[in-house]
Amino acid sequence: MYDTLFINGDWVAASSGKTLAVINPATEAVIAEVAAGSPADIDSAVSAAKAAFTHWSKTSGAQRGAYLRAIARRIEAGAEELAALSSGNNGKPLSEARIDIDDAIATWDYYAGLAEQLDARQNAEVPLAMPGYRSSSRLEPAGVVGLIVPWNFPFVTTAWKVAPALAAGCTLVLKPSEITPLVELQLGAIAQSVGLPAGVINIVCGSGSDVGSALTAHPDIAKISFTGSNRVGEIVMQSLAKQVKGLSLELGGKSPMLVMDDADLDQATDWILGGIFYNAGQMCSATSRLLVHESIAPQLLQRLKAATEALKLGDAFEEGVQMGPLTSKAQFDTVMGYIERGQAEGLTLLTGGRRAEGFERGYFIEPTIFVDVPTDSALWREEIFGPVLCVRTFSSEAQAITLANDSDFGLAAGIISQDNAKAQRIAEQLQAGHIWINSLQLVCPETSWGGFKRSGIGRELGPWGLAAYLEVKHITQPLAEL
Ligand code: TXE
Repeated sequence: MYDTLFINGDWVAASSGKTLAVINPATEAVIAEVAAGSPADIDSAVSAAKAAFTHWSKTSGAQRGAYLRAIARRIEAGAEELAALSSGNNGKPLSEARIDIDDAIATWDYYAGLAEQLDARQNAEVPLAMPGYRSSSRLEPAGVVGLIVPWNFPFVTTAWKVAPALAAGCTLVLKPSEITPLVELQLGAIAQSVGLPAGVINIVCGSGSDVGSALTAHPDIAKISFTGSNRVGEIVMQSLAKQVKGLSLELGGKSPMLVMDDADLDQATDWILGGIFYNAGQMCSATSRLLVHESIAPQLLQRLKAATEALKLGDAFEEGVQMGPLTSKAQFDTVMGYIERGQAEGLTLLTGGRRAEGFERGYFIEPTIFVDVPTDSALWREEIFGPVLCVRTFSSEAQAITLANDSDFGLAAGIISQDNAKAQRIAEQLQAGHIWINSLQLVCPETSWGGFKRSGIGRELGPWGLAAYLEVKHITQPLAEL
């Protein structure tokens, strides 16, 4: 299937006849050649989705929920193969890819439930203060939607978009990242295997400049949901502004982790490491700015250095590996560029800072920690999207909150404290879409995902994720006519 695109329920050749090489980032070997779509293929995919919308949008929520549950069960049945496919292409340890697949299954099941509940929400009466009139509301699918996803959590970010879009009654064109298309293409095979009507899901691989921009500019697309860089988010927004169309943007982050003076230092060490080195730090929600109370900084930094240097790097499939390579050469170069810049700025390295030793091939970088990073350093302010942690100390709760909020981004934050009232008080003052107190980054289908400030527009997951694909319609008429 890799040399074809999934359009109108079928595997079809790309009109350009061109292909894109897909790389295993641990070995740098080409593991597949996928068909590279073109604007002509986007046209075909959008036409198929438009035709399918006619009947799919009229199905009941219960019918759509049954398809979503069937997809969840198919993913479950093939979970191990999907995880392996994802690891081999993204580079993440197999244990992490398994968590991704479980997250995707939970998301499909959750939106099956919301689809089923949708029928009872139709034609709901809206009480009016004005006498003599009756009004009711309906929730109708937005139309054909375009979904553009990145490479850091393939199959998961995709589930967060595709499942609610289908639950709402939308049909769609998915554009996977050109870096990690393999596991995404499996969704076409899964859709076929559960008998999803042709054209409801279409998948067109290809570059952002060809396929992504053709999708955002297409006149028959009702809405775009995009996850990726701020740079491309701006381009997508400009394209949609010309057509006055809806969009959701999930963009970058530079999230803070606040460690208060009463923190349990061993637990704090685990949570800090998880927040920055999971997925080799390639997380929009990475807690990449560490703020530590000055009274515990020396002890905590000592633990962090030891735990970081003990992390096992390696190939996704090697037993016990805790961190894989960066997912692409481009990302490797970006992250190394930031590390070199930090060194040029004279920042103090606690550990790391080099291409990892012992690997002849692969985009491996040592997990890296810089301390006492000035707030005007690019490393403190910009999203690095790699295993690089920047640390500063604070002396009071108020200073910690000010430093945490001093960012263009506002996606997530972590707080570590044994004083629950203090942690809650701080959480209420942080400008971020999701705040974790004394925990790793738990993302559940029921909770929202998205950010304040330049981290994006709108929310995914939860009922908000479904609302993004629904239009609200009111029907109002005189009571006398009823
Ligand atoms: O993202 P791009 P890249 C951030 C992170 C990273 C940086 C660059 O900081 O270092 O982005 O990553 C498609 N019209 N995040 O270059 O280019 C592209 O094909 C429409 C944060 O990989 O934004 C891919 O499918 N689409 C992020 C998707 O956009 C276009 C996750 C994302 O690619 C397009 C990934 C165009 N003109 C990176 N150009 C997060 N929020 O989690 C590209 N694309």
